[in-house]
Amino acid sequence: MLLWAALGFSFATGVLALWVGTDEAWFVVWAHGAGGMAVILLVWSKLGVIRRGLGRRWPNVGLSLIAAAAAVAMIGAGLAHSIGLGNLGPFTALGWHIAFALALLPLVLVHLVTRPVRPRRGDLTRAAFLRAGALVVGAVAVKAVFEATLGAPRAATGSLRVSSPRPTVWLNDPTPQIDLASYTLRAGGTGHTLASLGSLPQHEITCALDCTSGWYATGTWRGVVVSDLLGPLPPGTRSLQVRSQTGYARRFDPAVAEAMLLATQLDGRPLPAGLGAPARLVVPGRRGFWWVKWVTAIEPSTEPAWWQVPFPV
Ligand SMILES: Nc1nc2c(c(=O)[nH]1)N[C@H]1C(S)=C(S)[C@@H](COP(=O)(O)O)O[C@H]1N2
Ligand SMILES: [Mo]
Repeated sequence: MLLWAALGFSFATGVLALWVGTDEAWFVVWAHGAGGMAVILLVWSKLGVIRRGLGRRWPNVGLSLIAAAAAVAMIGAGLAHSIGLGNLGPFTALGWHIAFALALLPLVLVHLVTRPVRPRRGDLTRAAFLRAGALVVGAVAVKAVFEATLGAPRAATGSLRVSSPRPTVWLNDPTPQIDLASYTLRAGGTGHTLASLGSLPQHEITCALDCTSGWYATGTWRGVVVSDLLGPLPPGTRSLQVRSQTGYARRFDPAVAEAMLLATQLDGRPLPAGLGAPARLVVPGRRGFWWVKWVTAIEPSTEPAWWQVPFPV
């Protein structure tokens, strides 16, 4: 029962940690770490049960072994990220952590369906509450000691610092070929070229691009404030949809437009193709997946900003 609670808590805070902005993240991320420590403590205390379980017959044991391997890999990759390992082969340590967690999810659900944990009367006894309380205190203590000793310096989101942004896509979004001479951006009823964007007032923002794969890079971005680009919005506008040449898109509250940059330069140089040339969004305080690259349209819309999948698909 406690193990399911700790796994559920860790999964929920893990997903939330990818969603929350860079400033609010620390509490969720810290709680996620403590949840992970609770899982480790519980698995540790249950090694006997697990060993006995391995005596059962196939295919149960086969699936259990796969699940156990995925769980160990997930925990290992999470710890590896926390002690500062950036890349592990083709992915970041955090990327592996997320991949193993997602692989484990269906196995855990199968286990819950085939061997359901029914609440028992003993679950609500004083002793059970004391055990749960001891677990929380233990997990928080282990997490605190871990951070004070092995934990690498990280941003509030848990991300590790890198010197400059790495060309990164959410899932699979190859860098498009965009001809700079014929590039046009549709923004509210008007079309813009690179030259007309350049003739609007230019602003600079220094802030961190923080990717959910576990890295962040601070840079100085230069370009046009999105609200300057759009001018007065049509009545009834409830969101702005920012669309990439590739089809990737995110929807924003119109109030965010004043803080959002359509950037054409990073650290004094035109954007490289992989980082979103000729123009990409800079959204201070939001995780990287909001920073749409290769922007070709910014359209006011009557749909509310929350009317979108929470994460890009
Ligand atoms: N069109 C498009 N824009 C995108 C993405 C994408 O897949 N497609 N990935 C986002 C994600 S997940 C991140 S972290 C940043 C990465 O920016 P960078 O490549 O400049 O480091 O771009 C965002 N913008
Ligand atoms: Mo990202």
